Amino acid sequence: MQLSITKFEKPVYVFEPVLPDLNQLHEKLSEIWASKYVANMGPQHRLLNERITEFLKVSNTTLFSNGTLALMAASRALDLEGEVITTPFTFAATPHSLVWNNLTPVFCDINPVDLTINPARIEEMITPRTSAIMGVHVYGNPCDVVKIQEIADKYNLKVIYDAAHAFGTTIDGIGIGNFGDMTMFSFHATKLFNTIEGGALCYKDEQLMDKLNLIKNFGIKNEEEVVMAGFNAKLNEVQSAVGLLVLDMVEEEQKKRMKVFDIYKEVVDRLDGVEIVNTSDESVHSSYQYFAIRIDAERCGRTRDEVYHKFKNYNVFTRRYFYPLCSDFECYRDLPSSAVANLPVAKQASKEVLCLPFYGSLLENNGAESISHILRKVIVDG
Ligand code: T4K
Repeated sequence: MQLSITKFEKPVYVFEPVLPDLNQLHEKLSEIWASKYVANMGPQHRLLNERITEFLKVSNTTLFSNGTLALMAASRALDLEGEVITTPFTFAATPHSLVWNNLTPVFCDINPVDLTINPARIEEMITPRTSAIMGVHVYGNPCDVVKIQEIADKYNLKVIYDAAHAFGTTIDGIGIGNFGDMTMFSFHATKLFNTIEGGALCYKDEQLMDKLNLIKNFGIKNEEEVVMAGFNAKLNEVQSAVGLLVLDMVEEEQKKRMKVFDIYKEVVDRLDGVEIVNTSDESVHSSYQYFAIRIDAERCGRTRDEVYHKFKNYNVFTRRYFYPLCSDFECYRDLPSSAVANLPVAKQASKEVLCLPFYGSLLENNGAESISHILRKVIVDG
């Protein structure tokens, strides 16, 4: 990649997976092949489970084959019923995980700064059918975990966090997986830490471990007893091995992303009507999962969609996470809580957000500089 505002030769996507060294992977695979044990919670799985628990500074972890199944397992393990208050500003998996448990998502508006669920709006959404709050740590920025817990305690509700974007986020040094009753992490290829596909639940209550293991393994207790209608959500040995290698790369990748962040920030700070979506809380250390900006069309003179399409002319594929809002999906738009009047902040955000390509290798060949120059050109010159 050259420092230029000409078109990139190869497409630049919003994410690039962090992949392990092939020789190291080959060594790991030889070990697995020799053991002839490739699935069903073998040694690689056990080791990854331990290392993730340590890395995320949490008490308990259960691994899953993807984040969506992990979220589905969380609602099931906590025996949720009726309605769950959640955000429309998220990936489809968040409300879908509820519906697969026969729960009704109730969409609550978000706060305009970090775009996480707005605790000031939660109480008015509570009904006698409400059993939980499911918040999303959007772009790795934490929800207001203190206020959400206060509300949950007052109304006796469970709290699940979708931390698909927040691997490694901490508040005052405390791992983000320590808040609420359960926290889900996604290990999809597009995430800072990945097992190609994978996920985990972290939780304080050790008693949930047996139940989660049943849920993810067909409900099998032993060779003769199947005690519940579980599903299959086991992470296999090959993917666990990939995870063990990628985990060693996470801190270095984060450092590189911090540099990319600074390169983008320098340009964004000088553009009228463009702002980085970030937490204002100084005690937070972010996961550096996304670089999201908001484009205020009136102040900046360009709409987010104009910028999104213009970037394509340079072979750069930004993404509008999260547009459309989940509350606008065909399967949810008829819910009372999906009414536009209920979600003004989320509606506006979904028109304005744009995620720029964000990964460490953009430091090579001035990739990050080129993208920031393109951003400036697209905004200033159109
Ligand atoms: N909750 C939240 C808040 C989430 O964001 C997600 C997932 C989940 C729950 C569910 O977790 P998982 O069940 O996935 O573990 C992508 C990811 O597939 C999805 O995991 C992620 N969120 C979401 C935000 O982004 P798409 O539909 O945008 O993916 P796709 O295929 O368009 O990929 C995005 C870009 O990444 C492409 O332009 C190219 C690049 N890419 C992608 C893959 C898979 C690569 O360069 N290499 C690759 O291998 O959902």
